[in-house]
Amino acid sequence: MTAISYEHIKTCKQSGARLGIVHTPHGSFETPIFMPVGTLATVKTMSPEDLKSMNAQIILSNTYHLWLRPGEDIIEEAGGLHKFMNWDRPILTDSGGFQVFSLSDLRNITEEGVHFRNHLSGEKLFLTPEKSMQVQNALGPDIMMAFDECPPYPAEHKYMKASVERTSRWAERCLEAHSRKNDQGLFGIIQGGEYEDLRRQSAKDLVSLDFPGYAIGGLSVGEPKDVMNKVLDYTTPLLPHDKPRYLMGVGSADSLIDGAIRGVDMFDCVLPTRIARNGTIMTSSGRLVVRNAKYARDFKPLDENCDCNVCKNYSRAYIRHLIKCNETLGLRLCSYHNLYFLLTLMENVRQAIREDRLLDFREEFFEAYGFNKP
Ligand code: PRF
Ligand code: ZN
Repeated sequence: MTAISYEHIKTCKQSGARLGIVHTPHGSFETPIFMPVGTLATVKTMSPEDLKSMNAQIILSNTYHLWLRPGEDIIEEAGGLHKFMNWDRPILTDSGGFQVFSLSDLRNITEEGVHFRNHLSGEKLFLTPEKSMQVQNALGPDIMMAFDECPPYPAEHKYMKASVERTSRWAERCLEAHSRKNDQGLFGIIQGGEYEDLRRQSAKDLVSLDFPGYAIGGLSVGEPKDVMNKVLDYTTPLLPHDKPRYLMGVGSADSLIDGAIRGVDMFDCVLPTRIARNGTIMTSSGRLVVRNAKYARDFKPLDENCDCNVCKNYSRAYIRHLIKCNETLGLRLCSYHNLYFLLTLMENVRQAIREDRLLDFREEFFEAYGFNKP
């Protein structure tokens, strides 16, 4: 038995985008999908009931953070992450590699693993492929991620080549250490930066290891959008058609559409919830900074084209007031709307694939959103 399987429904005749269903031990989700991020076993300010009411089908959490706090042993004792946080739908956890690189300034990468300091206490820690698997096996998500290195952008070809080769060796060690193959699926992560030869090498190495799904890492790390799209153009065709593809850490509306067009099935990003907490709203006509003074007497909803519970019931003026006063309800309302916006966008993307018109949808969406180039 494999824990994760991908059912292909159809390919959009106009764009080549994929419509599918991923089956997991905690139920299925439709693809292309956006996964809200719940780093610390909570999507900040949102309850699981909130997430279900906006039809979130899968969420993401982080090995690194849960390992440090509260510790994977406590979550295992609770009966696993699903029980601990009261979320009975699919969960994916990232492996910790990326978080070590983004949160810790003192780190030292060796063949064995990564030495670094706890970003909270300063304590010395060591994370390895085996340790990441042990923690993820204890947490019990449906999908776990291999322990990889995500080098900064730009990185020299020589460094990137050594890193890609090490990430492939780490991927093998992850497969070897993963002890719950029947009820948890482990995804490999393709690296290689903007170098086509290294993306090819990375994809070849990882595909030969036969993971149940593949992520594309090392993008959205500061490179221009056209570089990301170019990398996706040549990378997704290297991946097996019958397995899910996940583009890590990407969550702007335009990149979700452009990723789906290039054959990506899954996305995650802190963007919608992070910008929500400083009063930035995603709307069908672009971003709106609701904390701006010009909304003080604006009694319209955040987005006049949105039918979420926030837009049905609250005004920009009220939400601006809450945000200005640091009221937690303001954070909640903005987070709810932004997540609803991206989840609805992906529902619309899936519908456009069904109807073979995703390029037309892109054109219309970009026009309204205020983008206009590919
Ligand atoms: N690797 C892992 N997690 C990630 C990334 C990666 O490259 C990215 C890159 N955008 C986000 N999250 N393990
Ligand atoms: Zn709304």
